[in-house]
Amino acid sequence: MFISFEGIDFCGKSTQVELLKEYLIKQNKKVQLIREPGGTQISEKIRDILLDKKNNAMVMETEIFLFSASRAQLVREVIRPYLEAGYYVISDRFHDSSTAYQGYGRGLPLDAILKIHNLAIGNTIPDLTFIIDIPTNVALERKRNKSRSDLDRIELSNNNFYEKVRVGYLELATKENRFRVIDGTETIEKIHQKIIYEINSLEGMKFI
Ligand code: T5A
Repeated sequence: MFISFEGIDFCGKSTQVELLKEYLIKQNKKVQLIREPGGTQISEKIRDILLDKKNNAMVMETEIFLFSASRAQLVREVIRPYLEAGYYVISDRFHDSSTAYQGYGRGLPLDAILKIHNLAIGNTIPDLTFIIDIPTNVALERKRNKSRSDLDRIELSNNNFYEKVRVGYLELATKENRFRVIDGTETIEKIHQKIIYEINSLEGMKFI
């Protein structure tokens, strides 16, 4: 099964990805975690360019191509081989991040982004995508716990940008059945239980 986690920065995805990994391993499942951008030697180098605060002159067209280049490499070098070997592949962000951030957030045309996705990932689309949804003011509160010098280029974006990204995610969620929107303001444990429930439900359906 291929599972991706999405949401605005500080929504709590990475926390849930780790908890899910531990849970699946306890169930004797084979699990491969990946993060985007990154996950291969080439993709990690692209990540450094994308998140480097010194690159604040980067235009949105460059941004979408770099995220997609990183993803194209990850799909072929890691995701497809692990899925073929029967692993659960859990991705901390995937192509929906580009649609939400570069499309809805920056304003790049969604039809162009769709074409880029087709080339970068083909039919390697998650079976299940969790959108951990939090209001931007909650994100802002969590962001305040992090020192400004630790924030990356995109995390330095303003609230108006995050508002558009959030709206984008919620709109995306209405378009395909693979999405599950989870209230990210609940406790970490409650969110984890909801995620496990959704995975078990989907797995149960596969056996019917
Ligand atoms: N990006 C990425 C694009 O613009 N386009 C793309 O195509 C892609 C792939 C990636 C950046 O690039 C952008 C999006 C990002 O800005 P990153 O460093 O990988 O950068 O950052 P994130 O993906 O945002 O991941 P983070 O690990 O920084 O944040 P998470 O996963 O949102 O949150 P997490 O789990 O680290 O939690 C944040 C804080 O909240 C607390 C945690 O303890 C932590 O302190 N928390 C909770 N607090 C209260 N209640 C809960 N339920 C909580 N859950 C977690």
